[in-house]
Amino acid sequence: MSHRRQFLKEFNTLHYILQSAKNIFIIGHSNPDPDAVGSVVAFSQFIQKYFTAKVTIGCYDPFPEQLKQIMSENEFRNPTDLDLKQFDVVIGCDSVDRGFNRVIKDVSKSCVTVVIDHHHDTITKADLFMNDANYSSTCEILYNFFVFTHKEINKKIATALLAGIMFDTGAFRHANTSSETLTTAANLIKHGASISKINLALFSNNNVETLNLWGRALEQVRFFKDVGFAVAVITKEDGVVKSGEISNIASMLSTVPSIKIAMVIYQADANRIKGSLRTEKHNNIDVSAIAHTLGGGGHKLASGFSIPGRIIKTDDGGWKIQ
Ligand SMILES: [Mn+2]
Repeated sequence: MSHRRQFLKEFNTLHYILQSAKNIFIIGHSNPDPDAVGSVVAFSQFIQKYFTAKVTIGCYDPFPEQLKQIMSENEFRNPTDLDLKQFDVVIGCDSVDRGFNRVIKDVSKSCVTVVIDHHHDTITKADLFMNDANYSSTCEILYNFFVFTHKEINKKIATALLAGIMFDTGAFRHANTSSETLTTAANLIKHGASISKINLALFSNNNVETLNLWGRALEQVRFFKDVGFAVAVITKEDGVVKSGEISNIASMLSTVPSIKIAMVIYQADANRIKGSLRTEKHNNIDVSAIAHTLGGGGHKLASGFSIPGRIIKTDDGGWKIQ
């Protein structure tokens, strides 16, 4: 049983803000995952359907191609291409320390800022702040807001929300899947969302290159038995990787009973290494604490970081960071 905040007062205020807003900007975090994209898309569809305000959606990175299968007709605007002073409301969805924090520095003084998030380590503040790590996803909080307004959730909105929930729960496998999460998912299916279509778009390996990459990463896993720490490394030579694939590999490793902490690091670009950390709830480990020491962040069970450097293969078949 989770003890989640209900946000009734905040939802009431948010409803009022949307009714009086004229020009809204909704932004997801950089390198957006399906929870960020799903919450931004669902929220913009919802506002366009039931309110009069103009809505722009955006991100510092492009709309992920693979999500267009289930969330069509969407493009993100890059905040650097926009006059941010034009908006009277800006809304940050999911991991707001990665993007929304930059946007709010350039908005007009009278602009109302809103945060919907589920990261326990969020430091960015806003006029209206809804953040609770007891929710599986930002999409789940947003669903509760939509229900609060008594407005109908259509198939498009339901699909975007369920995609976010399924991604952040690893298709209902992770410990953040509560009974409320499953009830929410059931209701979204009632409103037309398809688990199988979302599953295919989110979790299927649709090319051989990805499978080969998994093979190389798993082959090179190093396991430190005494502490239960497993690390997989993907170098430039192993192939081009998307961060979603990295977290999938880390998640898979963390399900091995003897592995307490799984880490996957990869060469994101010429001088930048990104890493993904996973653990399972029963291990009672907070991997975000490790991510924090490397300048990153995230959830207790799933975190990430980004550090400067290069992964170099050594002659003994190992690797080092330069
Ligand atoms: Mn999320």
